[in-house]
Amino acid sequence: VPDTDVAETQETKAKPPSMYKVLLNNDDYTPMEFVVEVLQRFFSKDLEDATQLMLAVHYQGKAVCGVYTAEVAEMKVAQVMMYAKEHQHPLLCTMEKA
Ligand code: TYC
Repeated sequence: VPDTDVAETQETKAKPPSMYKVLLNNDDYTPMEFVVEVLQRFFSKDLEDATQLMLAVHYQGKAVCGVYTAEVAEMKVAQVMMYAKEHQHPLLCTMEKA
């Protein structure tokens, strides 16, 4: 590759990272207020957005809480699952390729 083409070569080779949706799944036992708190604490939602999203999960089965790189999405899932377990709620947080 000629020297003048180095920048262009790197530009065409640099792919953006794969992105992953992080979802909350509905269940019959986790309190609504706990889900709202999770959305505020781990997904930086304000009270209104968190409430809307919690209700979307409650009525539709699941909803996307955010879209992140693999590393960040894995961290969100782990943090939410640990927090739910600590509080003895069966809340399920999952990720899937966007
Ligand atoms: N369905 C739960 C209830 O009625 C509330 C809930 C919402 C649970 C969202 C999980 O991801 C969830 N208490």
